[in-house]
Amino acid sequence: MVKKEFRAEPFSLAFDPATTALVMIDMQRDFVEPGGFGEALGNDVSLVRTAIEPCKKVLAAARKAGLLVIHTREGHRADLADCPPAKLTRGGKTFIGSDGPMGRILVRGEKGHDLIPELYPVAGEPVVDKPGKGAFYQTDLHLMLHTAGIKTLIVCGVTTEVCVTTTVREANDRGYECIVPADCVGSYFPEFQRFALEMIKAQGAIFGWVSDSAAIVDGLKS
Ligand code: C5J
Repeated sequence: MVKKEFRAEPFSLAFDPATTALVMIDMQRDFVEPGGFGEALGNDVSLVRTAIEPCKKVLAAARKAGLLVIHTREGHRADLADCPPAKLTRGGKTFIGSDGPMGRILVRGEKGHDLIPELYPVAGEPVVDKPGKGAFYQTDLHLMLHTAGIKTLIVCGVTTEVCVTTTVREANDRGYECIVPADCVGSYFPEFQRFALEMIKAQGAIFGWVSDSAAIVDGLKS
């Protein structure tokens, strides 16, 4: 076992590259480009785009270090049979499945549902399609991680207080140690970004560690 460490808060996290995976959450056009789900909900997507460059650095370092890299996408079947009514319509408005400039919003196979070109998977990197916010709900993510002997997750992506922290909470309950590089996650709400990250690392890393892209790159290189 190779013992390495990531600088992190509230304290350093020991890891072994052989049992560590990078999970890139929902870096889809629908969340980070104009004309998608995020913007349809009234958000300014430029706020989450700050995560793209740091994510690129972590992704490159993870690939170089030979880590398992998994990408996730939030979205639904074209017939929306996997989209609960409670998610489909909010306050009388329906966004998911409606037509937008990048195709039907949050529907699999549409342009908006795809991952952004800056962080596109390379051959061999699994893509997990998830119907919910958490990446473990109704997916084979846990089975893939378990089969690969993974213990530690580096979790990047959008949005911090929704799909990222839902996934980190699910992962923590399944026994994974999760580290979140703060500059590699994005929120449309700066105050949610701050508090979501505070919550992860509070009370002695109650459900994870918080770090940054430089610390992840250094840790993987060391
Ligand atoms: C949201 C996500 N915000 N990927 N999804 O609806 O965080």
